[in-house]
Amino acid sequence: MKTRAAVAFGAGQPLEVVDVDLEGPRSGEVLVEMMATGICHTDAFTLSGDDPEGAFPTILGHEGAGIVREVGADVKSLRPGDHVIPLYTPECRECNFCLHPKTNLCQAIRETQGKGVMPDGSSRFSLDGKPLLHYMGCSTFANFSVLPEIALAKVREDAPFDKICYIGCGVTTGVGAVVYSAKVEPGSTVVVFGLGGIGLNVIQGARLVGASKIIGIDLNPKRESLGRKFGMTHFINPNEVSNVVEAVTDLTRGGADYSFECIGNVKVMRQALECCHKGWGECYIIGVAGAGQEISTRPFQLVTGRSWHGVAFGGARGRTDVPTIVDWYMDGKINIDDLVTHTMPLADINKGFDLMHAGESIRSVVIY
Ligand code: NAD
Ligand code: AHE
Ligand code: ZN
Repeated sequence: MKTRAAVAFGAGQPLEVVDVDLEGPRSGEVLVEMMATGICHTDAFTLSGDDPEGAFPTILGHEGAGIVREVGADVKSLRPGDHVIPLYTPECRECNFCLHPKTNLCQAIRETQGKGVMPDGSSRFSLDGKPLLHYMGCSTFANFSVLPEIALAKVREDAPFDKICYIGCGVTTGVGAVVYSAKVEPGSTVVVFGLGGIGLNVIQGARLVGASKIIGIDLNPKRESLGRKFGMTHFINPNEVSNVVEAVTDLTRGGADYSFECIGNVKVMRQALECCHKGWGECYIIGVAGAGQEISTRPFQLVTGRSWHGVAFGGARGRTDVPTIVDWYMDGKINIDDLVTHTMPLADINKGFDLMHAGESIRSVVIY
């Protein structure tokens, strides 16, 4: 079949919206009609050429929601008409990662996914007879996409696609990092570096679990009011203090119980560790840093009880946890509506990237 898609032909180039060819689902695969997709900073990161795994030409996008239109042989858990959210972190429930209680990083298809192909090593997308690569196993910047069954969470049918697509990455990444990974306790002090599409979700996760002090840090002063709306109790603009770590230490009586880096800046990752409380403070790295970048600190920071952790997709096991997060949204426990700041048709997708780079949007959502 033909499907309309925004194709990334090369690093640093705007996406081109064209009709591409899409093969039907093979064994264990599912054809999904995408109804909406968010644009995450990670799409921009890969498009920039900074992603060591970035390969072109490809169809980006990993924050979607849609409807199953066809299932391949051996697909047992889904059928046409089901509403689904694509999972760049799948959940096979069989690999040694899925069976381990301490991780959500299912590895069943990680190798082929990282190469931009389906588990059998081939692509379903092509243009003029030449293959186009999949992206993060999702390629939600296409009106129709083929995904492995294990990379789809079935969700309730009354939830609006233009909001729940954001649960496919940003919401789950932020809220999940607090709830599933750090397991922040009520009364904790929490610091969030970067109040964009991820950081604001960390803030609402911290409010959800009853953190007592939630400090947000961002260079963009426009982020303060939105942060406060989501539960932030204090705001620090790094341009307005002489030392960010000292500013946090002063506000938290010696350091934070938990910090989250939601930018992808290795210098800020160091600040995020060092503003944690001696003896127990935990720092979670969420931001994705470019190829070749490294983090550093004095080992003494770790010897004295601060710890560095990292988390992908909020530690969530997608097929199990994503339907619950959709319920939290539908029950009013989390706010997605105020974070979807812009919507647009696929034809205008490059505007979504421009708004992100200008610091104007939290989430732009493409509605098909
Ligand atoms: P975003 O662009 O919406 O937000 C980034 C925020 O950081 C902006 O508000 C910006 O003003 C602020 N900022 C930039 N430099 C800063 C600095 N030096 N000090 C303070 N604030 C600064 O991006 P996003 O969509 O929220 O994504 C954030 C990061 O998380 C990206 O690196 C993205 O790739 C990554 N990410 C990781 C995962 C994961 O599973 N680990 C999932 C999604 C996104
Ligand atoms: N491909 C990059 C790493 C990119 C990365 O860290 N991706 C996160 C999700 S970001 C979503 O917006 C992730 O899931 N990582 C775990 C994984 O297995 O990819 C690189 O550096 O090579
Ligand atoms: Zn993302």
